[in-house]
Amino acid sequence: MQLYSNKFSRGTRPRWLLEESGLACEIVNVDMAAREHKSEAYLKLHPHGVVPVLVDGDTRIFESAAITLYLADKVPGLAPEIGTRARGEYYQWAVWSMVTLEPGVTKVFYELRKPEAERDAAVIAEGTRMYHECLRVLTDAIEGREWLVGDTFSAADILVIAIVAWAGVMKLNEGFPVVEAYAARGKARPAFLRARS
Ligand SMILES: N[C@@H](CCC(=O)N[C@@H](CS)C(=O)NCC(=O)O)C(=O)O
Repeated sequence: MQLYSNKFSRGTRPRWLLEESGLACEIVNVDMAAREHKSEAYLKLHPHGVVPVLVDGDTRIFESAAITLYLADKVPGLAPEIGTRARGEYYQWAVWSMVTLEPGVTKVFYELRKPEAERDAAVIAEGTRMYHECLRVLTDAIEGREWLVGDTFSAADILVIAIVAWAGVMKLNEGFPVVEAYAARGKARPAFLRARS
């Protein structure tokens, strides 16, 4: 397998999974500053010209969450068994991370990337409101427990914590100590750090 990624991208999600699992996979750095992700060769791998994408034999899988979940199923211990209630909760949090949690963070991120004079405070406020609504839900879910599903760390934690960590860089987690502690547990895992190296 080859994971086409960049260490400053959403590719760190499947990369974290790889580091947790020990699965053999070549990491191919996509030089985004050089616009490699828009090259003709790369567009053959990922039709949207974004990272990451996984090549597994003659299969290509894009979407960071899909790749992470796909890889998790290749090893024991990082995903609950198919057909169990825990598997249902696992799907819930994985889909929630992409569809409900990430959009508010993305809204703030793209606004903050603009020169200060061009930023729209209303967009930042709306993105923050959307994200904080999710952090209230996450607080209720994680309070008194270590990980989201059962007693064990899973790929759902990777997807959620990766986004919370990203939001933390923008100081969006202040006032949510339970979530901050949960993210700190994930970020303390050696595999999290290796995924960013
Ligand atoms: N939903 C996609 C988003 C992928 C994405 O937007 N990747 C960013 C880096 S984090 C990218 O490649 N951006 C370059 C561009 O939009 O040109 C995923 O999670 O894989």
